[in-house]
Amino acid sequence: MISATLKRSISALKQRFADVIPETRERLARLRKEHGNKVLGPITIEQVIGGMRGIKGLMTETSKLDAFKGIKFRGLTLPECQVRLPSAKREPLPEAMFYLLITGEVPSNSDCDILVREIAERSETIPEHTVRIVNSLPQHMHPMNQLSIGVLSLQTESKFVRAYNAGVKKENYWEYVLEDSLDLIARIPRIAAMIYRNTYKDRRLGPTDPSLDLSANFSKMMGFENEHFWELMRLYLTIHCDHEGGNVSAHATHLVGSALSDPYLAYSAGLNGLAGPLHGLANQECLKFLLKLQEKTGQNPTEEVVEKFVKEILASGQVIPGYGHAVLRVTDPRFVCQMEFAKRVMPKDPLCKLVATLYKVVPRVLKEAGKAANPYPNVDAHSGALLVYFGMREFDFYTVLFGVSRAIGVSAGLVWSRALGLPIERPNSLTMANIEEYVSKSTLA
Ligand code: AMX
Repeated sequence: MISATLKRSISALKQRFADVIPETRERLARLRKEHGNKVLGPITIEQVIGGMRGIKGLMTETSKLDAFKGIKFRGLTLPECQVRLPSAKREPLPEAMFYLLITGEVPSNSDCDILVREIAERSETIPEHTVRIVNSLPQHMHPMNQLSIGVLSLQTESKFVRAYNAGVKKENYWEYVLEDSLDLIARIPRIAAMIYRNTYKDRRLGPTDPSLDLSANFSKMMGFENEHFWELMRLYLTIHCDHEGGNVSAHATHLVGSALSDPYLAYSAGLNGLAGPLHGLANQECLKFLLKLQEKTGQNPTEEVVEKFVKEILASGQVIPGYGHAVLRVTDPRFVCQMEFAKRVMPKDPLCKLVATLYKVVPRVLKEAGKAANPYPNVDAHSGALLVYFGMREFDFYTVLFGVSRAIGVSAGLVWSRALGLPIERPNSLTMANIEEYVSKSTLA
């Protein structure tokens, strides 16, 4: 049950959001009316065939990826967020990030604390059937499949579905999507922790503490009592939460949500995209790669030895996991802040040192090879080494951590989509014959 104090705090968050909606709706209406016919850029046939790369085709309020500065959350770079967002000790709280993404404002410590308490209270219960379903899944099923099923099973609780069926007005959809989003963000760590304990441990969750934040309780449920690990989780869940709208998990969530599917249906789809090896699954591939390198070359290989190994991988036609990016053209700031965490908390750790050696070698080798548009590391190049330091070696679980975090960003996106009344997505597709016909006509003309 949600207490009276928390009920007031929920309405306070809703109220703050409700305050910023009218002005944003007006801006959007003006933009459509006065500039709706303006052209944002050309679309080449290569882009149509090549995964819509670079096409400006989505509006996402929560964050924007700058190829050279990295992700900006409501205009703030990651280092700025690290300084400005409220923290429990040093690292920013993911709850504070949700507040920022939703309202566009950095929360005060007390507003953040209220949200932390509200999410903690919502996290205490999950439906009985979700517990039964997750506990019945086979141990050999990939943890990401388990997470997607677990999230889908929460859909019976959707407040948006109930409100929609009761005929709520379109302009008020966002209230119920916000409710569902808060429930989802609060409950997904418990499902993820169940998956961890069921798949690798004794099937029993560690005890939670209602006075702690989401990251600390998530760590405790998984069985991690080290407070440095809690700090790592705060950092991890903050930096993975959002990466503008075009990445597979965000876009899939937005697309499914545009059909007015509720946040559970939409995010389950997003998770299925996150589970692909070119997207979220890359973090498990990175750790496999690091362990293979360590096994072959020993704990502290020289740069020359590492370079030889990297070149062999490339020559065999494989990619170097954790390197490259579809948009970024510099080292990912999410990599940098994890490297700084490693230098502070585990300066002598051999695996983190190996990550640092790779950082010296791989960009040079990829540049020489001349294919990758971005030879620098992305977020996934470091996360596994940090987790292994604290004893989480089960690398096929890593994408689940990413999934717990991404729920924060994409549900904030869904709330905004409903607040702005964005329509169902329906781009035009072409057959190859259509394109050939277009090309032959334009060649004749
Ligand atoms: N190692 C080797 N080759 C690479 C490479 C890498 N890390 N990154 C790119 N290349 C190659 C591509 O395979 C491609 O080769 P091809 O022409 O023979 O197909 C060529 O360079 C050009 O690719 P690109 O334009 O630089 O990259 P992209 O936008 O098509 O793909 C990405 C981006 C991330 C999928 C790619 O860099 C890659 O596969 N990286 C390794 C996997 C990885 O780290 N993924 C995580 C991404 C972040 C995330 O979503 N979690």
